[in-house]
Amino acid sequence: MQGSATHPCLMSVRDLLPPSSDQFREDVLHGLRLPEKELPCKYFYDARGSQLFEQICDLDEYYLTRTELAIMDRHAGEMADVFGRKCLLIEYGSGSSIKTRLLLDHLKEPVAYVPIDISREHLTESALNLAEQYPQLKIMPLCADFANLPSLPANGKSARKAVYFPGSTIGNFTRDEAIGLLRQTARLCGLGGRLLLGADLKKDPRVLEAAYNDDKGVTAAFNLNLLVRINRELEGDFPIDRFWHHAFYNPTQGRIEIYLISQVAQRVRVAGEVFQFSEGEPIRTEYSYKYSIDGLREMAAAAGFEVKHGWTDDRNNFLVLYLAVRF
Ligand code: AVI
Repeated sequence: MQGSATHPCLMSVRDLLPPSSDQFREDVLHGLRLPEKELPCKYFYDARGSQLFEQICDLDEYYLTRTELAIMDRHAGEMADVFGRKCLLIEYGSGSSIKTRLLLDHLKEPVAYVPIDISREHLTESALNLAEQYPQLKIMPLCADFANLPSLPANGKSARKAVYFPGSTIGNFTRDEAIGLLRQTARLCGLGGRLLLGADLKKDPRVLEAAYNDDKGVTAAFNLNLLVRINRELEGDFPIDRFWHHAFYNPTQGRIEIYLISQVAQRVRVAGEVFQFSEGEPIRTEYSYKYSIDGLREMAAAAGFEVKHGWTDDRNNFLVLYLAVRF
């Protein structure tokens, strides 16, 4: 991996994704063949989906992003201190790396920054922006599904690994998947490894439901865009106006559940295969788990991490946890 002439510290993007269309086709067909249809939420983030997600983050109803940013703004210095001098900073789902800048402003001599994202365009663009803003920082972008990481870049192997996983994206995994992901993180980081994890907390269901049913319909457009993507990339013929967005809080499971509901009985073709929908039939597109502090502590322990510290906001809406590898 080499830097460019204009940004010598910015390495070219390393690509660990399988040919995307093959995997996408396989996952979509598998999900639509299930008796209870589902589609993986990681496929929301094509170029349009990533744009819509940024709009979601600015919505009045979507308190998550601004609350986490405020926590970071207030405590980034302390967080950088726990990462220590000369760490290798790795970010899962880096997107536009806005919150990361707060950390980078305080980190002492980081060995390198490894942003990991599934969207190549997004990753390349934000790595370039960061290289302009932090010309001394070695940036090693990795285009990968962070939930399936075989290894970390060999460069900086001896440095202390510090993973930053903001946004409560952990909430988009089931409990077992989340523990698996944290376990993988502990293994990749090894002894001395640290994790800074952003997690959305349980609260009044009305507040939660409003965050996923905004007045402007941006979340609905974000959800429906998955069908637009399937139509474009997998020769699908989903009639977008015959599906609607549905999101609600399931208190027993402690999660927001998001669906696309077929408004009528219909047949849809995807990649040459025909799928039958009855009127009102749902496709599950996302879970977004909401946590208690004890629940997070338990999950962390099951994965080989110990909770060392947590920072929250005045209303206890969101939590940023500092975890250390325990074995
Ligand atoms: C990325 N993730 C944490 C978001 C969430 O809140 O679960 C995705 C999202 N889905 C709809 N709105 C936002």
